[in-house]
Amino acid sequence: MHVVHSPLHARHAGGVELHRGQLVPSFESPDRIDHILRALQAANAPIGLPRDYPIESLHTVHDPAFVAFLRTAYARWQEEGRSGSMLPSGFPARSLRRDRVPEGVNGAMGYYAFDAGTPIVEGTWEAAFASARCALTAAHLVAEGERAAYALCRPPGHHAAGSVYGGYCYLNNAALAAQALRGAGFARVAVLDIDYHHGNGTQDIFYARGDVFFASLHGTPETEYPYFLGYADERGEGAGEGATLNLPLPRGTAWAAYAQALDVALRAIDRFGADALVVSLGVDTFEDDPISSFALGTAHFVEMGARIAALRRPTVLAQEGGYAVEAIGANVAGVLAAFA
Ligand code: SP5
Ligand code: ZN
Repeated sequence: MHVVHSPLHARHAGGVELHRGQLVPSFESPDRIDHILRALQAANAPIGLPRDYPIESLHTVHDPAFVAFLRTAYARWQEEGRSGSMLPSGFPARSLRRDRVPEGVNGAMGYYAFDAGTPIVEGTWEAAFASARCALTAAHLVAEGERAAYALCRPPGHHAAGSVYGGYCYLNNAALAAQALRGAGFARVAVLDIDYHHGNGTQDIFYARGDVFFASLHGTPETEYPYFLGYADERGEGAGEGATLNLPLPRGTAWAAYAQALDVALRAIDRFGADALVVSLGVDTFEDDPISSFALGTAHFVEMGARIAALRRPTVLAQEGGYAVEAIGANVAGVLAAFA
């Protein structure tokens, strides 16, 4: 199976995040990708660079003003004499806002961000755009007839909405891939999100659409990040009524309960009649993940991949989270094994 990877991911490095009241080095680190690459090289997967795409190819999913903010944010920050990580310090909370983008870079950052855990550093834009190009390339490989393609995306994407970033995500790679598959003629596309955290950005992008089904298994937002979306009663709206399926699971969930929920999601995708599948492939469901609380072992990721592959749909897999760096390679390779 084709792997699409850009070394430009490494430009996004050195950022800090607000974690339990302290600024700490981001859990979302460049060495994650080194471990995945080594595991895929050991499995003899063919690894290629992303194709070139113009910035406008991001506008299929993202607001152009939001994209322009991400592209220019760090230069604006530097013009104000600052360095290090850009993190917001004020947000447009529910009742205390009108829909206005402040002129200054701090206000604009708070407008577009939803957390203080997603640093913008000097190379973030270059890395995020390259990550998006990996996802678009994987989608086009599948549209051209590959049975499956894996985009080794970094930074990840599923928390990014049309004009909101957060959760280590800037551009929504999986949504861009799903929309590219739609554009290539697949009439009905499903996104299966198996990252530990709810894919709030992806859900939001497709919430009112009936042509893209979104199914997610994740830690319950009652206690788990990102807290405010991902509840079972969110089922889509308008033309998208019934095309969102959330399966929140309690902390400590192990394979038996996880596998049952996975089968519910896979049956729903099958019933939806998806012509193509995008998998938001987070492996932060692993038992030793430092920021998550499920209890899956490395062998379970092989079984997970086998069940997903059994849907037999043309499939794009996009890397999302996974922060147990020593195990991330084996866990990702485990999911991909059934697609090889
Ligand atoms: C793509 C992805 O996996 N993004 C996750 C972003 C999570 N950021 C903040 C996590 C806060 C979780 N609190 C830690 C509790 C440790 N038990
Ligand atoms: Zn995650």
